[in-house]
Amino acid sequence: MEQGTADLGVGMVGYAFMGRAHSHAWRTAPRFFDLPLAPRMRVVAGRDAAATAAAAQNLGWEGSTTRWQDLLTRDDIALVDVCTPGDTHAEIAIAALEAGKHVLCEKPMANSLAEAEAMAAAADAAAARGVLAMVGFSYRRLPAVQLARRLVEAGRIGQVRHVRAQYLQDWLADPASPRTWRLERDKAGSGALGDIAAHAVDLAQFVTGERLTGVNGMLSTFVHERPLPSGEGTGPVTVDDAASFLARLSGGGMGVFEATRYATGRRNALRLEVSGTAGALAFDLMDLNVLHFYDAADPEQTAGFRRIEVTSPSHPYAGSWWPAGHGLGYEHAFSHQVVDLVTDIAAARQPTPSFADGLAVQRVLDAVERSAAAEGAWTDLPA
Ligand code: SOE
Repeated sequence: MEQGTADLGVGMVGYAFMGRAHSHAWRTAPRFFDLPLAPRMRVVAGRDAAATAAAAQNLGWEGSTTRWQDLLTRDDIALVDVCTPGDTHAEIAIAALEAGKHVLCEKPMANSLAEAEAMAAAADAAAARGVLAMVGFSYRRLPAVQLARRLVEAGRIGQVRHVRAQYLQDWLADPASPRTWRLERDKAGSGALGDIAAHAVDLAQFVTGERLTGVNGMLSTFVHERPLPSGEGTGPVTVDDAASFLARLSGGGMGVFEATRYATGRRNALRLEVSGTAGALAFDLMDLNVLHFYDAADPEQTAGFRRIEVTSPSHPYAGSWWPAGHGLGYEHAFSHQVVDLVTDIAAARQPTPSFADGLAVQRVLDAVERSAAAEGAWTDLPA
């Protein structure tokens, strides 16, 4: 970053897993990328004063507060980063936008369609005043995923016929693992559906450049009661453990989606395979520096999926990190998210995924829930 670059004051709400990932990104992005604005990590907000102060110290924030509302009245904060569980996203994000703060909001954008609609409307109104909002679907910013999008955009796989998207985790396979907030509908909105199928849907829509137009699906909860995190007693699980659904794509293709926290042995496998008329692409988060690409125009004798290591200096984002072949990790996607958000704010340009993109994902989640409640009935999405 050049000397004299104007500041971008940031306030973050929440400091658990996502707060830590975002803090790392706010700290790291300006050290590896030439940013047009200098992020300043002003304050982190949380409910418990001592724990929030300790988090500020550990994660590199200048100060802490127990009132997220404080962020909205400070002149030295231009952006609010929402890293709380889903039940507070709408309230915080809408208040921040109305107070003239740019917003980065973790996924899934909201806990319900009504909240997502209100957030998208608030983002539209704010954009008219030059105030911008982005949803944190961070996996879009992995170099291999960006390359996949570029190949589709350049027509290298032709017309999309099939999308196979899976998000496989196994952290609930043990029935003794605790009933955290992610298993409470009031806090998380839904289970595997909102937490991880949301990523698969966003990734599929981003890479293909298409929207899902209709779905039919099923949801299952395998374990209905789990030990409470305090160790005292048990509590009910009020969300889905797994979600599967079929989808139609706006370009005429078909999709198969699966998200589960019971895929024994699969810790965090987000996989996307897209088959087109001229080729195919395959990505797996467990091998995130690699994109598999099949070009149907290759001569028959040597045709086959190519394993592309997306680590060369000319690959998206890669040139700002290490020499070719050294590879990136999960956390880099969050740094790239900061890079793109800050760049768009400086250019007064709408960042993506926008709240409208977040709403598009929420519409799919809502349609899957309605379909599952109606024994898998086909459910169209608004055009
Ligand atoms: C938990 O299932 C979780 O941390 C998700 O909430 C994240 O969005 C995903 O990146 C990893 O898994």
